[in-house]
Amino acid sequence: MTQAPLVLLMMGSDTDLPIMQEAANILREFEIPYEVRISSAHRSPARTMALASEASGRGIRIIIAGAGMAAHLAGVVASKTILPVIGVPMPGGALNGVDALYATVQMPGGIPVATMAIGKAGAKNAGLFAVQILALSEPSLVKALVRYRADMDRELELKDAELQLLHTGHV
Ligand code: RP5
Repeated sequence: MTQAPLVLLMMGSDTDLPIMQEAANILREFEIPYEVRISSAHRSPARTMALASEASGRGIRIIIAGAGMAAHLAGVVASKTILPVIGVPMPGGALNGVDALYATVQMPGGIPVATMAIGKAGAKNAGLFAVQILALSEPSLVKALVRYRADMDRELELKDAELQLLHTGHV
C-alpha cells in the first residue's frame, strides 16, 4: 500500500522538473510521501486552484510550488489554501530567475509564501524546509535532520582534509 502524500510538489511546467527534482530527492531521502503535479497559474488556472483548495482535505500538510518568469503559481496556490506554501523561483527566461523571485516573494500582506532561493538550491531547501515543518510533530524527523547536518559537516571536513593533503602533503 502506498502512503498518502504529505507534501504536494507543484510546478508550472515540465521544463521546471530538472530543478524541482532537487526537492523531490530530499523528500525521498527523508521518506516523506509526496505527490508531483504539473499545473500552471496561467495555462491551467482552474486545475491549479482545484489542486490547491482540495489539498488539505486529502491530507496534504505542505505545498511546494516552483515556477518561472511571471511566477504566480505559489501565490495563487496560497490564496486557495491555509496550508503553508513554499515557493521556488525558477531560473531561465530573459531575466534568469530574478523575475520569478520578485513574482514569488512579493506577496501582498495577508497571503504568505515562504520563498526560497532561485533554482536548485531553492528547490533543495524547499524540500528541507518542508521536512523541518513536518519535524515539529514527528520526533524521528528531528533526529534525521540532525544526522543530515552532521553528515554535511563531516563531508566538508573530509574535503578540507583532501585539500590539505593536495597542497601541503599532510593533513
Ligand atoms: C512558467 O513559465 C513555468 O513554471 C516555467 O518556468 C516557465 C516557462 O514554461 P515553458 O514555456 O518552459 O513551459 O509558467
